[in-house]
Amino acid sequence: MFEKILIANRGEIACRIIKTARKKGIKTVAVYSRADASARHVRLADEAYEIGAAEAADSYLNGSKIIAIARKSGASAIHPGYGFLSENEEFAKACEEAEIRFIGPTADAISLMGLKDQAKKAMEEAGVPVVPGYDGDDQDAVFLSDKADEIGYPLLIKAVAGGGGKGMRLVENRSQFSSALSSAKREAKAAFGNDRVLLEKYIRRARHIEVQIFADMVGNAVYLHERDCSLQRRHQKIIEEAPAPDLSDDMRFEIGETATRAAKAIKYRGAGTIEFIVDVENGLKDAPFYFMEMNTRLQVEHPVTEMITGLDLVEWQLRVAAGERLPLKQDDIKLNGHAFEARLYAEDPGNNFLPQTGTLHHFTCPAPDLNFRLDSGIDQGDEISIYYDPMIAKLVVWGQNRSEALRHMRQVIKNTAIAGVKTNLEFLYHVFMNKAFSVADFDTGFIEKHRAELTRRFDEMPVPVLVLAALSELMPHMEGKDVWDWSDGWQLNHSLKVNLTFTANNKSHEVGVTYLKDGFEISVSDRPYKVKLLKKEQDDFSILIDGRKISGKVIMQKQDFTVFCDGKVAYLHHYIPGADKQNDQATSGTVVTPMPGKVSNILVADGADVEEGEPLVILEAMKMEHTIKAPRKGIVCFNDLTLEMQVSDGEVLFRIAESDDDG
Ligand code: MV4
Repeated sequence: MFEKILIANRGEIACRIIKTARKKGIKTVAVYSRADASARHVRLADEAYEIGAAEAADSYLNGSKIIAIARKSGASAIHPGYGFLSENEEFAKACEEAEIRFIGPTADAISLMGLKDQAKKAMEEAGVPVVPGYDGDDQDAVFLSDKADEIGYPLLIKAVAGGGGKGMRLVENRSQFSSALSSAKREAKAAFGNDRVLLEKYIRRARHIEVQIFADMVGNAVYLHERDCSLQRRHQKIIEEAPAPDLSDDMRFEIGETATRAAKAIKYRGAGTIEFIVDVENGLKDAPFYFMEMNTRLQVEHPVTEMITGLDLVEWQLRVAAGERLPLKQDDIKLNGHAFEARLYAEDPGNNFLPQTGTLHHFTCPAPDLNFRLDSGIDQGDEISIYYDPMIAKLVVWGQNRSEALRHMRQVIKNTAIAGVKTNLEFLYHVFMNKAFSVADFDTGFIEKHRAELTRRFDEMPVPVLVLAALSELMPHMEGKDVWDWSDGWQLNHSLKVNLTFTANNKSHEVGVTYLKDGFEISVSDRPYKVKLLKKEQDDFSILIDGRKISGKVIMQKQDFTVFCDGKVAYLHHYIPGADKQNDQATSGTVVTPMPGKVSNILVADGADVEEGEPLVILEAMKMEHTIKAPRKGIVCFNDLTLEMQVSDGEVLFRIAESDDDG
């Protein structure tokens, strides 16, 4: 076994690898970019070396620098994690040439699986079913169009070098084919420098089921059962589970054996995943499945496999890379219970999932135990930057069966609180509460189909959220004081009533709090509620609202409140006239950029009379489009805003002046 390994990655996966290395008595070397000098993986490792600027191209993708550090530090192997250099055949080759073991497959295996047409051919030869289509060398447009007619419609054009849906086009009928072909080729050329494509029959209703395989260097291969990763949004996985719900034992066996056969056929070594697309047009029972692609790395969602098998996949990687045989035979690999993984992202589901950046002022979740595991690369107080993936953590639960695991996940999400950046926490809660999802009635179209209800924002801000926020604001003034004996400045005109204004999503909410001898009368939108405080422990409240028990958590960061209550997450701002520059700007009609980006479109003319909510500017930020709307009715003034202009965070985009008829 290795004495010391280098981890060529960051975030949660670097921390995950360090954990197993420590368990095995292996010393760890971290590398980090200048943005990550105090990151969690650096804090956890035995040694750490800076490798360059924040941009991945200057740091985590700098293979030769990383190899040089491995040599200098005496690490005899490099674990690439996932992403970055993990599926880079040149890097795998360079490691072996430097006599440092690449903890992963051979460069040849990475290369073979890197192109879809090659991979498909290799799989076909191994007797693995592949989606019917054309994956030959002839790329002539007329020839391909004839092939398309043979395959029939709908069909997919896929770039052979593609990934993540890039260079992929759905063609519904022959008249769409030639323009879809040229646009797929154009996109593929730009993204991968390779415009070759293949054609496939399109599977309308699909489940994404992938099999975890492992192989050693002496030809043994096993499968560690499957994961269902059908819940994706724009090819980004959100929730994964193991085993795949409702898969019959026969089909589990067949798909597992098929994956093992694939691994053996290409003389694979280490951890790998064979992705299958399962055609569920006629249900899952006896559904046909087809090879889609192979991932030649450890995957983000490996923990669900660990939960149901009780195995440590990173340990297996280390052992296989060190030349050991596979630790278990196929028959000794168990499948016990059910596991879910939910990926917690710093993104705003209420705003087209726009990635969020900022300081994680608060991050708490239940204590890990047999049923709950937290894989995180970030601690409270850390920064989420624009440079890397916005994934904050993975919440992983285990239960005896799927419904028990579901219940655990709902509890975990309800008891997780993050403040400082917006997250998809509430979105995840909606998925785990969804009726169809609860009975495993889903396919890869689930998120899109249920998008509206999964991303719904509060049309009306829930009363408990506002009550909790108001109490949280006022409590510090009250603690240790007699209810009739306050002299703080917040007490207006010596009356015992305080009025607070909270804003959220450009709406304001008035909350009036009157102190009574035995509690409060709190009015929201002029409707009074009797409120009693049962318990307050730091940020956690238990209250009665008109006799109904409500529990919640409120994180205050100056005037910004994040309220967690029954799976809901609300972001409120306590508006204090005058003391509140940003808010006054908003109400005065000045709109600033939410994040750095490029102005990709200006939708109305300078000086136009616009309505509240009218889209005015499209900002392209972090590869996504973001629509900036008018915060109120008025005359728009763009000043010197121009198309293609780069704008920095907080820069003024436009102002909305009051129109004449407003007085
Ligand atoms: C498909 C397909 C239907 N039919 N291939 C999506 C990205 C790339 N990995 C392959 N993908 C698909 N390939 C055929 N022949 C549907 C998808 C697909 C998908 C697959 C798995 C999970 C989510 C998905 C979302 C949209 C499309």
